[in-house]
Amino acid sequence: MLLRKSPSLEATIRSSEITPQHVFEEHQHSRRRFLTSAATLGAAALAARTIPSLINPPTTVQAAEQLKTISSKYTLDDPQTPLAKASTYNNFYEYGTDKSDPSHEAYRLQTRPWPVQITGMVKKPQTINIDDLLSYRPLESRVYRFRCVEAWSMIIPWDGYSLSEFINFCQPLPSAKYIQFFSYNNRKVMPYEPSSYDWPYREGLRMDEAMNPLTLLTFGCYGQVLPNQNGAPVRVIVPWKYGFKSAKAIVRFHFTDKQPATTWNEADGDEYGFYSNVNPNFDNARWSQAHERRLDSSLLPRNIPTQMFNGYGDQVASLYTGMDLKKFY
Ligand SMILES: Nc1nc2c(c(=O)[nH]1)N[C@H]1C(S)=C(S)[C@@H](COP(=O)(O)O)O[C@H]1N2
Ligand SMILES: [Mo]
Repeated sequence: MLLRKSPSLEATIRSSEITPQHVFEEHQHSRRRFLTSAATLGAAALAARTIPSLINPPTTVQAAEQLKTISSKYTLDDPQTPLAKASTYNNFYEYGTDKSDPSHEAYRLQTRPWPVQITGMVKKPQTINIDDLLSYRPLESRVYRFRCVEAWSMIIPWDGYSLSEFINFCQPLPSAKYIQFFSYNNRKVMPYEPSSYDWPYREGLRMDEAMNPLTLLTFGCYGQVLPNQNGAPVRVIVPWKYGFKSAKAIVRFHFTDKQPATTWNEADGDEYGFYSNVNPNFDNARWSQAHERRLDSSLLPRNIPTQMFNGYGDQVASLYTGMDLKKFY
């Protein structure tokens, strides 16, 4: 599972982690100047040999550290998507809209320090730090199906603990009926963020959905810290819903009594509903959802039928008893 690390990359990453940010930025800046002048002198090849990390900016794929995890009952027989695919084929629009953009650009995100806000209808609004959040409960390894509304799917081993554990820690008031997630947003490190959307990225769940044991507060995948492009340092994974419900790089959990606005629902309410449960019988405006492409699997047919609730119906169907899933899509 470990990607081979080149020693020079490792050295670069380590220095970026221990060097104060402004010093690191100056260092990067002077290296960039060096590269520019080297290129001007026609010495780009030499520069490439001397400073390989400039040619391939280090990402947290390379920097990933092993996490201590325990096994769980959430396993699947399907072959897992290779990490190399899951960390290079991403939707993270803050880092560009092309699938390959986030793995090239998200190295800019600094995931420490990372204050996490708890706001709204809770006993005591507060801010906690990411390492306290990470160590609050043992991290379980859970292999889930992951289904994007664009009809591709992967099988990914995530590392985290049930969001319900964290919600209990937050002590929501009885009036809180929904939880909203706010992703990090900072133009300085997200220079190609499309201006056509209203940032920060926002998602949300009904409280009973958020409390379902399947909903995972996620810090890692493949036994390693999340690559930045996959939503470091913390995201949610909601495996019975389309991928866009699984917000990345969360900085704030907000408890409210009203169904919260969400980024994709605001962008196009006809296509992206608040619930967005995986449903092969309900097509979006642009896509049939009956089938999905399982990415990078040589062992299964590439085009496979999509399952209701992405195959998690036994655990979540009861959340929607009596609801018209075509009206509340
Ligand atoms: N902050 C943020 N979270 C996000 C997105 C995004 O653009 N920004 N894209 C969503 C979509 S559409 C999908 S399919 C998944 C992709 O997660 P992955 O890149 O880890 O596969 O992240 C979701 N979470
Ligand atoms: Mo998606």
